[in-house]
Amino acid sequence: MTDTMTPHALRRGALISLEGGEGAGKTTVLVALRARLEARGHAVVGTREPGGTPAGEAIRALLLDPAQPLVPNTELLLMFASRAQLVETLVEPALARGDMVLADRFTDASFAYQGGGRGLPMGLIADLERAFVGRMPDFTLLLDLDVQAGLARARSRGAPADRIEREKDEFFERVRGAYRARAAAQPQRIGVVDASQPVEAVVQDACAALDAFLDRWNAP
Ligand code: Z5A
Repeated sequence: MTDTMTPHALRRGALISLEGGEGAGKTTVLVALRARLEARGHAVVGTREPGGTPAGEAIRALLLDPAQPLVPNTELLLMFASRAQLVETLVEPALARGDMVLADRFTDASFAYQGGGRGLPMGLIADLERAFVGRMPDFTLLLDLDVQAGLARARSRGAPADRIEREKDEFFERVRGAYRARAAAQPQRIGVVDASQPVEAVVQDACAALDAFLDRWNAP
């Protein structure tokens, strides 16, 4: 039986996350990934982090408010508070129904930003992941882009920078390094896409990587 013929009731839900640094182009790629999943017959629940639930969105507003000088531990715990709410109320129920959850960032972002960027211990983040999340994404796409190119794109949008976007370039270099290190350590789970390409090529590579994952995931 080919994938497009698999009845929905027989499908296994999967958690798929999209990651990247500043200006990597997640917005366009997310739209394409959702369309690809739906074209293959999957029900898709989209979400984002931090946020994705009413409580999570309130936490997001606090996290990104430039007027709130949060210490790194507070930032880390708020990321996990938002995630705990999301996992219990949205992610797990959707997966139990057999839906695909498409997440604009997930726990890899905490390893990259709070671990790499802020320098908090990776072991502490792994402990929080075990205690309050209990799962990793089944598949992650990392849109990888040179930091200067990403910042130039993000700044060209003209929107005021949020609290984290105001960080120095070195912070974003550490974030990128942490993302790339995780992708190198977990090549089965994390696919890397060269986000410096024109947007059509980025979308094409991202969809090809998603297709390869879905073929593995839906294999009998
Ligand atoms: N964060 C954290 O610290 N810890 C955590 O655990 C989690 C998150 C979960 C909010 O996330 C912040 O939270 C984020 C990480 C932190 N902080 N920062 N900084 P977010 O995902 O909501 O925010 P974001 O990173 O700023 O994402 P974004 O703005 O929604 O998307 P993007 O990937 O950065 O960029 P875009 O809007 O899709 O594209 C940027 C511009 O580039 C836009 O004008 C596009 O038209 C253009 N673009 C896109 N692709 C291309 C290509 N290929 N060529 C040329 N131009 C392009």
